[in-house]
Amino acid sequence: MIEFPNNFAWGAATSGPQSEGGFKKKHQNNFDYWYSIDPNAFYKGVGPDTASNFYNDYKDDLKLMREAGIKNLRTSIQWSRLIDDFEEATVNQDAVDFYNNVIDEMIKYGITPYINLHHFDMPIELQKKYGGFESKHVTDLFAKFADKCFELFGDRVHHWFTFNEPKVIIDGGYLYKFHYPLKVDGPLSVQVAYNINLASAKAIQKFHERFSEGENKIGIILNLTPVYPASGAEGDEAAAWFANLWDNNMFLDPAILGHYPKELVKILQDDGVLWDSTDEELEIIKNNTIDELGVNYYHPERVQAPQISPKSLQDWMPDIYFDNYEMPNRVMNVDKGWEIYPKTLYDIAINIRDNYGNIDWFVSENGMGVSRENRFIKDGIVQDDYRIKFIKDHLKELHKGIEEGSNCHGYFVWTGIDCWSWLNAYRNRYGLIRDDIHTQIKTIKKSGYWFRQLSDNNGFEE
Ligand code: BGP
Repeated sequence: MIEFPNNFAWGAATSGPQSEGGFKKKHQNNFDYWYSIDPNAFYKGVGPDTASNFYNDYKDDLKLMREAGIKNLRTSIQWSRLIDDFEEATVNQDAVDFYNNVIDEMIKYGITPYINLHHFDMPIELQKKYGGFESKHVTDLFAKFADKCFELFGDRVHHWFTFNEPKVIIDGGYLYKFHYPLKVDGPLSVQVAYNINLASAKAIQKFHERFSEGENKIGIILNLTPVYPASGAEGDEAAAWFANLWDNNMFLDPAILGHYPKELVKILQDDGVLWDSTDEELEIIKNNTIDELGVNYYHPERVQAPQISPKSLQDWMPDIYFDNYEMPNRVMNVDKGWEIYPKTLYDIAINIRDNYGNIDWFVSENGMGVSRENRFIKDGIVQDDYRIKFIKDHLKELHKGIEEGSNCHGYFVWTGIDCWSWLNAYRNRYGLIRDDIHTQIKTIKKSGYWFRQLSDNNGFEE
């Protein structure tokens, strides 16, 4: 039996934009907008407008999730739903009622809410008017929105998160064109990364002004993977060293340590692309670090020395320093195109223990996306043994890290109920619960029944 520490938090993660649907939304976010102008950019032209209908089904959905052993639920409040006037942070009453009802209903079922404030969803008005997080003004508006959430829901929500995966906002929106605003601009991506860290710290500052220490916790959710070099060759090692700074430490260090890695600052400075910052802002970052860290992990990052060299610094992109590397014979989830490598969770656990003050952390997303899951339906239930194996393999590595002293307090699977994916819509399903998107009938999968045992027994038989 692999047993986890007492009070280990078993949960699931989702987000507002991927589950609620667009019902009664007054404002659009960047994805709602992008879909309205270019539906073909989305898998089979399916957008976020219906998603898994959580806006209307939340009562039944939460009940079902609890039946699948989900005792903690991480979701997000949509900025574009809650707020009416973004400058003043006035609210839409419908949205306040909705989120109040959701939180109350969670508590009714003994599901602890973990609430995130930004899951890739920028109100489109702020993107159009100011360039979203390209602008420092928007960092203030985000902090106002966050403060409004603390005021409205902070009596019942004790785990708050400022951002989900800032790195993906940069990669998708400013480097590799898979999220709106679809820009390719290396130097701008550096500034946006800085502004997001600043926005996070400003929100945490508001949090500290409102709550006394220990009462509620605030954190950030980062997609972390130690970057593994393709080989021991100097060029590959150097590539991995930079990629670690860029992909991990650029967010981890300010969030936990309150400052940026010196080596990264020097490289960006030498390349002439360092962000614009003030002493006052750096002070805000220094004084407003997180209490707990969420780690999303799906697949490892492997890199090699850049293959086309030298790339011109006039078109600065982070990949002048590294190229991705596809290791031969790696184990793959072919549907999603991601490598499966559970050992990374152990490496993450040890890295946090040794280099980040052993901060309180949890796995805020981990899961397996599989397409055409109706292939596996037998007697009305998806027989997703592959998902159970995936979770078990990752939990074993996590358990090892915990045994060796890493301060991890929970594991949240992505996801509870199959939900809409940013680019893949419903192609790859991740849920413990199947959503038939034609009938909106939701059924617990084999993994959901297994997860319930896991969560009730606080562990599993190997
Ligand atoms: C993470 C996001 C989630 C979710 C997940 C699965 O990066 O935080 O929102 O989408 O990835 O990825 P995908 O939906 O692309 O299959």
